[in-house]
Amino acid sequence: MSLADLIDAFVNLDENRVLGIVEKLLREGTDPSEILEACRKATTIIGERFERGEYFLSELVFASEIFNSVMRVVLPELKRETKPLGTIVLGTVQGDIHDIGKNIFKAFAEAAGFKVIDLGVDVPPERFVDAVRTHNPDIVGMSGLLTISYESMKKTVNALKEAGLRDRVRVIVGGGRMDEHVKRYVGADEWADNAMLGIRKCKEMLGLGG
Ligand code: B12
Repeated sequence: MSLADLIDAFVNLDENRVLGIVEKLLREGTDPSEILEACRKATTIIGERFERGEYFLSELVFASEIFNSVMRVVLPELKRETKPLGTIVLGTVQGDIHDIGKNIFKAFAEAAGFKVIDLGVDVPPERFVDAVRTHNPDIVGMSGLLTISYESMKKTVNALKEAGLRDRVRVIVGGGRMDEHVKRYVGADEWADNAMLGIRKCKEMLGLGG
């Protein structure tokens, strides 16, 4: 049983096999973050099958249910550090309801020692602005998987500027299709397409090292 078997079972949406492999890998001492990364790779393949018309929306829904089942088993295994590093206001931007990746990033951030204020999904710019006023975070993290989410991210950054709050926070955008161009387009400081990288960038932005 390997991470490759896990990806294979996940892509074929065989939930029982997936959970069996996950439990075995954890018993053998596999790093929980590697298990989550393998599942993320599987969802990329599932997304490609969806694009080619081989999988349909029902399969996407099923994939997210499998991911949630995996997270229920794996997240409690993530080791928690104790020292508080800073506060992150986090949400999936307006128009987007994908939250599996956001929830994983949140779990990793909390495990690393950040306090996370989670605003949920489909979060309009003004709710980010209100949350920054209320919680005075070090970092604003925006998640988005849809191409149209870039517009919402840009609007949110602009709303922070208009409220005079942009200079008080560092902004990081996350999601499977993030890159340097998106970061620049939306006016963020950093981007990440996986949770581990996101944590490293958050630490770097606060001068805490990688
Ligand atoms: C599961 C899924 C769904 C589920 C979501 C369930 C849920 N609760 O999240 C459901 C079925 C609801 C869904 C709906 C839709 N989906 Co969908 N979905 C997916 C799928 C297969 C997997 C996404 C996922 O969870 N991946 C696993 C996680 C772990 O990966 P991740 O999100 O990238 O997260 C990691 C990093 O990005 C990062 N990260 C994430 N957030 C953040 C935030 C910060 C701050 C940081 C630092 C890091 C970070 O850390 C995470 C862990 O490493 C993707 C395919 C894909 N390749 O992404 C399509 C995909 C995103 N969906 C797509 C589409 C088109 C849709 C729909 C429009 C379909 C429809 N016709 O209705 C709707 C849109 C609904 C909406 N308004 O949001 C397209 C988007 C195409 C585009 N360019 O816009 C994709 C890419 C599929 C495809 N290839 O066509 N979807």
